[in-house]
Amino acid sequence: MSGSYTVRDIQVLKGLEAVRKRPGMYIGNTGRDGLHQLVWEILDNSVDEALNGHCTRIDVVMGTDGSITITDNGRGIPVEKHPVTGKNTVETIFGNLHAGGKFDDYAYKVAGGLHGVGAAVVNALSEMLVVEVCRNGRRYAQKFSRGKTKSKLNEIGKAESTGTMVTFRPDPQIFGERQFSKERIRERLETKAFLIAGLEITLTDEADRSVEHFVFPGGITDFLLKLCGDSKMVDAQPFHFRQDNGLRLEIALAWTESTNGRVLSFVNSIPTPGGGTHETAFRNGISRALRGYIEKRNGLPKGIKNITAEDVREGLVAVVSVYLHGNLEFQGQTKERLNSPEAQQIEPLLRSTFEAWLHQNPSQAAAVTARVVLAAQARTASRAARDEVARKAAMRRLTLPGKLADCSSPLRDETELFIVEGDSAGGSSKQARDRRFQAVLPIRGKILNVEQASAEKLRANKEIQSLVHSIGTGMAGSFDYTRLRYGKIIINTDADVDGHHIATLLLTFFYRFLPQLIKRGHVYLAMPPLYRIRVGSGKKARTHYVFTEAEKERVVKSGNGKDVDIQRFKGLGEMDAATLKSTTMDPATRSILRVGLDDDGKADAVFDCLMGKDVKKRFMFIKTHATEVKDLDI
Ligand code: 28F
Repeated sequence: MSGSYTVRDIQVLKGLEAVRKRPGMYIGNTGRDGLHQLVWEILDNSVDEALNGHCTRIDVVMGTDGSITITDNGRGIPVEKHPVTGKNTVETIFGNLHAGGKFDDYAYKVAGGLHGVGAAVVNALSEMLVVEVCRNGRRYAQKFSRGKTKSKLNEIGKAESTGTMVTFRPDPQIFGERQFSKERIRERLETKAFLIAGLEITLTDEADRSVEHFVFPGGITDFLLKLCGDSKMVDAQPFHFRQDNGLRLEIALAWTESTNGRVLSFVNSIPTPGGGTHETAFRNGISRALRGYIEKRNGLPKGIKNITAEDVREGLVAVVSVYLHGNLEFQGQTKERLNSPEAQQIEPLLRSTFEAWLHQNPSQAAAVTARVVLAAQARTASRAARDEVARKAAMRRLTLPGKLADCSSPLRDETELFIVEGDSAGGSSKQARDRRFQAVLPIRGKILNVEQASAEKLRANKEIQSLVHSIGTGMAGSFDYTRLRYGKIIINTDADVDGHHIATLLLTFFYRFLPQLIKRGHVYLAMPPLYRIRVGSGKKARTHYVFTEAEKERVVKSGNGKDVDIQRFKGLGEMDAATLKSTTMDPATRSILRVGLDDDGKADAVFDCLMGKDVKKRFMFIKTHATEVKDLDI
């Protein structure tokens, strides 16, 4: 029998040698996924036999030696000499890469995407593979190793029934990982049992001698109920559709009250987690049917213009299982997305059958349309709420004063508003700021003496208006803390008498009309230095910023004998942007004082003093007290 070695033998050998050389080309990789792909390939041959109506039972055994045995009670692989190869059919299927299509009279055969060459690929990548066939009242067996025939197809006994059994052990020369995952295999077997109603599948683990059974008389409807889990279905009766002639198709679907939907799709019982043409056609068909039904019935409630794909998707749980002939087209990195155009037929088919079902089942239809309309209402309401928020924000931006240089951060607590005096200080502050979180509002001249003016009079004042609008809260009676636009409000005025006067007026204004902002610690005073003193020269030069005359004297004395350069800042406008930034604006280097109130009585007296006639006294007050403040925020 083994005598002559033909050209064909060499070609076959070369074919399986190619699989061993580049296994990734055939099974994706040689890791865990590739290892399990071997199981799916053999399993799918049994599943194909079941799909064609010849097999009712599949048994899977995980051996203690790292092998897997799969048995089906189908017709058994033919044992006759194959007309094309001249070899028996078992050897043809397991030893020939081109066994798919040509030799294959199967209606549906994709074997996990390998188009019928799965058995040969598994054989090539297994250190041991045994096929046993029961057929014609006899039992036959043939052995292989790494794609090579190790025995003839021998008759080894009698058989009462029919079927095929394959045992294989993955080749350690190919696979780094050889431990099968029971969990993965269990999930795959359960899914197959769901997809083929009534098919009995068992999983035996020789290690612990456990046996699990998977059989679902309700098929994909049982699958659907499992997928719905604890979420409540909107109606007790899911929609089920099955067509066996023409395009073979089976669909089960239901809506749940949960907002997450889940659609599982399959082609020839192989999962397509990436969806594809069949899933898209399914979704479109369902949406069109629902829209058609609603149009013919009462139409949509007021305020809802249309039903979108998103509305239909919400809470939708479905199993879509389609069977296609011929070569399947897959797309995407992992080839998990079906791209076969034939699947588009699903759309019109589903549109008409689902719409008809809705008309025939008015109570179910009412529950389903109510669910989809609810999703549309939620969508419309949330859009309206979103629009309203956006509109209000736009309005507020529009009413902001033109001279406010706003910041971009939407996070209120990290933002700062600098109130500066005059356009020149305003200009250098805008240069020195970090526009992401720092805003600048220049105010002009001296605002009213707020101690005397009424709230009415102040509201009419332009400077006060832009100040209050910038802060965002409104003032006095219409104060609303939640609308505060900045985390810190920092008053930054010149270190001279006029500057202190303006700071005082502003503080008095905050105290009288926006006391919450002081109480909650939002108001600060910047501390612009009065002098910059450079002591020494060259690399050893030191720069000191000082805030009082006394400090200046100290620094000058300490610099005894060295070069001393003193610059007096008449105003913020005189400082260059870098100096302004480091002394009053940059959070890493500046000094600012948080303004606080211990108790109202004491603060009132303070403000009284501040507003007194004697400017000198007032100035001195701020000087002494400012340096006393403990709550120094650097
Ligand atoms: C554990 C793995 O592989 N089961 C299979 C069949 C049955 C037939 C078949 C298989 C015939 C001409 C190729 C029987 N009788 N389980 C399996 N069961 N293959 S694989 O036929 C293969 C083709 O060329 C079968 C009549 N027709 C088909």
